[in-house]
Amino acid sequence: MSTSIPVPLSQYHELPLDEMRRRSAEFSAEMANRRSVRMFSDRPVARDIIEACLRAAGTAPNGANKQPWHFVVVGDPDVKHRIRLAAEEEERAFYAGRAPQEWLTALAPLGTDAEKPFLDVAPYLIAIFAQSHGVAADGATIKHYYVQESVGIATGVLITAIHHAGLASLTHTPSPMNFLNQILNRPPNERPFLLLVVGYPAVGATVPAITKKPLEEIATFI
Ligand code: IYR
Repeated sequence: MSTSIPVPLSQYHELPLDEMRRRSAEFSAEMANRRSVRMFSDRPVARDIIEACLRAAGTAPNGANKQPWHFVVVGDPDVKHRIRLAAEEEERAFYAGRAPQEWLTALAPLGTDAEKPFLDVAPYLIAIFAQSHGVAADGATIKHYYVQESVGIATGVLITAIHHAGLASLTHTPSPMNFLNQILNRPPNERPFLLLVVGYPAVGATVPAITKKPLEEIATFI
């Protein structure tokens, strides 16, 4: 039984078919221009743009509307540097043996290594945390549902919003990344989900020569 009174879907306005076609094609072309960037400029980014992108992320569909996420936006150079040192320590262990050879072979086309200068250079690092459960004002535990799915969707919206705003990002996943809880002082019910590096690309930035699978390979219509 519902305990709240539904309201009209006043946000929805049907578009003419030709406009839907145009908008969907334009959007997919815009998204095709998104690239994960590893060479960032140190140019500052206006904080209000990051705030707008985070508001977009916060609209993501999620389990029982518990919104099981928290975003820590790191602009402080000292904190960024501490994150870099901790991440590079994990990455060195990863590249020097923790990663199976098969994984390293899969990464070879990307040209990645344990050096993560972008963690110092980029103006913002957004640490995304997934809340395994919530905590009420009286300390009681609030159950969260589909946490990984929910935070994954919110992260996708955030990456899309950042791209749409005209900025570049990198999804960075040092593993394990528990150090983010210590450095950013987050509670134990929050697990680091990923670290999003955000800024302008460096002048002359390069990216790996990789392509996306065509529609026929990623989708089946029955
Ligand atoms: N976390 C490492 C390794 C890495 C893993 C995957 I999967 C990538 O798509 C890219 C990198 C790193 O950031 O270098």
